[in-house]
Amino acid sequence: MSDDLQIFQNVCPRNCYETCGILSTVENGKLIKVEGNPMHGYTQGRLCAKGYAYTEYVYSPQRLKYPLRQFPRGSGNWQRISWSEALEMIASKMIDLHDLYGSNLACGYNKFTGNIGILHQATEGMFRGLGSHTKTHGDFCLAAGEDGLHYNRGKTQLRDPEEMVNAKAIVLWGVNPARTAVHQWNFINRARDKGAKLLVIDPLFTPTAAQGDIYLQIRPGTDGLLAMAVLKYLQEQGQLDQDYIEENLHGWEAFQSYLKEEVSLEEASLVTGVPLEGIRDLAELYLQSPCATWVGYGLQRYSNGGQTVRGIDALVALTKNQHHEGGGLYYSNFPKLFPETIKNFTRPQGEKDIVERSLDINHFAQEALALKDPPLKLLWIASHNPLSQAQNLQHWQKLFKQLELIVVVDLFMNETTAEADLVLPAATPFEEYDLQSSYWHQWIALNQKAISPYYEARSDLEIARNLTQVLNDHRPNFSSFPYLLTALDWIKGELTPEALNQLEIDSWEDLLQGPRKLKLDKTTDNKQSYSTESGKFQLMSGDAKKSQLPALVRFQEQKITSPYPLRLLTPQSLLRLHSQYRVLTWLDIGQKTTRVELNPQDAEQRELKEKDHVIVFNDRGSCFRKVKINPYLPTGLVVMTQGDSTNQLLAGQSTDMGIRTAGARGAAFYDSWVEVKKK
Ligand SMILES: Nc1nc2c(c(=O)[nH]1)N[C@H]1C(S)=C(S)[C@@H](COP(=O)(O)OP(=O)(O)OC[C@H]3O[C@@H](n4cnc5c(=O)[nH]c(N)nc54)[C@H](O)[C@@H]3O)O[C@H]1N2
Ligand SMILES: Nc1nc2c(c(=O)[nH]1)N[C@H]1C(S)=C(S)[C@@H](COP(=O)(O)OP(=O)(O)OC[C@H]3O[C@@H](n4cnc5c(=O)[nH]c(N)nc54)[C@H](O)[C@@H]3O)O[C@H]1N2
Ligand code: SF4
Ligand SMILES: [Mo]
Repeated sequence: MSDDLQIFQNVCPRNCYETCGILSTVENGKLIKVEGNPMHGYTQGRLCAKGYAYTEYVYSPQRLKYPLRQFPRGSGNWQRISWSEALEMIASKMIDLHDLYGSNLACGYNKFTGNIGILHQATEGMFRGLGSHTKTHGDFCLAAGEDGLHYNRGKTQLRDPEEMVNAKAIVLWGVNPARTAVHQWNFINRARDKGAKLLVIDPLFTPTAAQGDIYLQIRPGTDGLLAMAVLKYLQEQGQLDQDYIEENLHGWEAFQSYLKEEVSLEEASLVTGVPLEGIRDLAELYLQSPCATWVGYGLQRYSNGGQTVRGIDALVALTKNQHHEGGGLYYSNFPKLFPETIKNFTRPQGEKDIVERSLDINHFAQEALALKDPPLKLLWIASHNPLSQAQNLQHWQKLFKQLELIVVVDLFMNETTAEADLVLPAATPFEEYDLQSSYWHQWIALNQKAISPYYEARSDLEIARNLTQVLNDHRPNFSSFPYLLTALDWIKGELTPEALNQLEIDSWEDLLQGPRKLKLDKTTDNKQSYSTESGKFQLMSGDAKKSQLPALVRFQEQKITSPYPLRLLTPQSLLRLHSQYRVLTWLDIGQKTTRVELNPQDAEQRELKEKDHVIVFNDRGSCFRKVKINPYLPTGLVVMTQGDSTNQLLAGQSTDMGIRTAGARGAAFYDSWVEVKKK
C-alpha cells in the first residue's frame, strides 16, 4: 500500500436498524472508497446502496460549504458569512434574550435522528450548559411499542437479532427488512436454509412479503385482533399450556374470558381481512418452536399501536416461544451501557432554579406556540428536517413566524433550511470522531476521523464547543458546557470500567482494532424474567390502568371519524433514509415521489387511469401527483412516499402509548385520510 493510502474505520450513523461498520480508504486526504467492515459481526462486510454512495455524499456539489445567512427569511437571498460572524450573531441574540427574560428559556432546540452517534448529543449538552432552556423529547417511531412492552414485561431487552438463525419459523409482523434492515436477511436466510418457514403480515405486498412462504394481507390497524384470533384458535385446539401459563403469566383468567366471550374467528377474519386459513397457518407456526416474531414499526403508526404490540407480545409469551434460542420477540435493543455524559454532564454546584421546558417532538410546533413567559424566540434545529418529515406542518409555519432567530445545522439545503435565518454546515461521519451503538444489533464501534472537514463544515460537537466559547467570552460562565473537552475526551469518558468490561477491552484504543459485541447477559435473556409488579408477564397491567389505558391485553378497535375515504400510507423507501440522500445521482428514484398508488377499483370509481394527474387532498392540504395503479393494493388505501410535500396531508394524530418510556405518545402517521380527484 502506498504511503498516502490509509484505511479508517467508520460507522454509518443513520437512524437505521443496521448501523453498519465501514472501512474507508483515503488517498492524499480524499475519501476514495467505502466498503463494509468485515470485522463487524452483524453487518459482516456489507453496506446498503446508501452506504456505498458515501463517496458521492461527502463530495456532493450540493453540500453546504460555509455558514449562510438568509435575509429576509424565506427570500432565497443567501449570503456567505464567516463562522465568527455566525457565532457572534447567535451569541448576541442569546444574551439579549437572556437579559430580556432573565433566563435562557426563550432559546430552544428541536433535534431528531439525522445522525444518532453519541457525540451528536453535543447539541443537547450545549443547551444543558445554558441552564434553563426549552428542549424536545419523545419519539416518532417506537414510543408506542416500547410502552406496550413495558406494560407486559417491564423491560424491552429482547432477542439479539443474530439469534434468528436458530428459529424454525419466522413471523415478520409490520416490518419490511427488504427495505429497512437489509442485513437481517443474512440471518433470516440462514434459518430458511435449515428449513425455517417465513410468514409476512403487511397490508402492502412489499418486497419482504414477496419473499414469504405465506403472506397475510391484513387491514391496517387490525393486527391486535389477528393476534387474539390466533390465541383463540390455539386455546380451542387445547394447545395452550395451562400450568405454564398460570406460573408465568398474570391475568390469565380475565384474558381467557375475554377470548371466550368477545373474540370470534369469523368476525376477526372479516375485520382483519385475513382468511380463516391464514389464521390457522399463523397459529401453526407458533407451535413450531422456536418461532421468532419480529414486530416492526409499521403497525405502531396507529392510534392503537401500543395495544397492538401488547397483543402480539402476548401471543409470543403464551406460546412459550421465548424459552428456546432463536424464538421469542425481536423488537429493539437499546444498549444501556453508556452514561452519555455529553448530554448529562454534572452542572456546576450553585446553579439552581433551573427550568427545562420540554416539548413533545410530535406536537412541537403547537406546544411551542403555546409557550408564554417567555415565548420561544430562538430555535436551533439539528439532525431533523421537520418541514419535510414531521406532522402538523401548518403549526410549524406559524411557529416560524414568531421566532426571532432560526438556526439550522445540516449538510444540505432542504425544506427546513429554506425557512432559516442561519444555516451552519455540518460534517459527515468521515470528518469527525464518534462512538456508535445500534438499537437493533449488539455491536459497538468507533467512528474515526478519516478526512478533514469539507470546506468549512464542522461537527455538531465542534459547533457546540465554538458557540459556548463565544458565549463565555462575552459573559463569563454564561454556559457550563465543558467546551474544552475534545471528541476523544468524551469518547474516553463513555468507556467506563463497566463498559470496557462488557466490551471485553482495556481501553478505547482497542476499538481501533474493530467493532466489539456486547457481552449479553444470557441468564436474564434466556429466562426472560419480567420486571413487572407481579414478577410475571402481565396480560393484566395495573400500571397501564393507572395510565388510563386498557389494563387487559385485548384488541383496541380504531374509531375512524375522518370524512375522507382513503387511508394514506407513507412507508420508508429503499434508497432514502427519510428525507436524506435525495440529492445523490447514484440513488435517483426517478418519478416515485410524484406518484400516488391506488387500487384498480378505487381508481375506477374515481374514473382515474394510470398516469392521470390528480390532486390528493384533505382539510389540511393538497398535493399534485400522478396515478399509479397497483393491483396488489387493498381497496381503501393509497400509498405515497413520505416527506417532500406529502406530510402536509397527515392528520397529526398520536399513538395510544409512549408517555411511560419516551415521555410522549408516538406519531400515528397512518391515521391520515385523503381523497383523490382528477386535476
Ligand atoms: N431504506 C430505509 N431504511 C430505513 C429507513 C428509511 O427511511 N429507509 N428508516 C429507518 C427508521 S427511522 C425506521 S423507524 C425503520 C422502520 O422500519 P420498519 O420497522 O420496517 O417499519 P416501516 O417501514 O415503517 O413499516 C414496515 C411495514 O409495516 C407495514 N404496515 C403499515 N401498517 C401496518 C399494519 O397496520 N399492520 C401491519 N402488519 N403492517 C403494517 C408497512 O406497509 C411496511 O411495509 O426503518 C429504518 N430503516
Ligand atoms: N409521512 C411520514 N412521515 C414520517 C414517517 C412516515 O412513516 N411517514 N416516518 C418518520 C420516522 S420513522 C422518522 S425516524 C422521522 C425522521 O425524521 P428526520 O429525523 O427529520 O429524518 P432525516 O430526513 O433522516 O434527517 C434529518 C436531517 O438530518 C440531517 N443530518 C444528517 N446528519 C447530520 C449531522 O451529523 N448533523 C446535523 N446537524 N444534521 C444532520 C440530514 O441531512 C437531514 O436533513 O420521519 C418521520 N416521518
Ligand atoms: S443506511 Fe443503514 S443499511 Fe445502509 S449503510 Fe447505513 S446503516 Fe447500513
Ligand atoms: Mo423512525
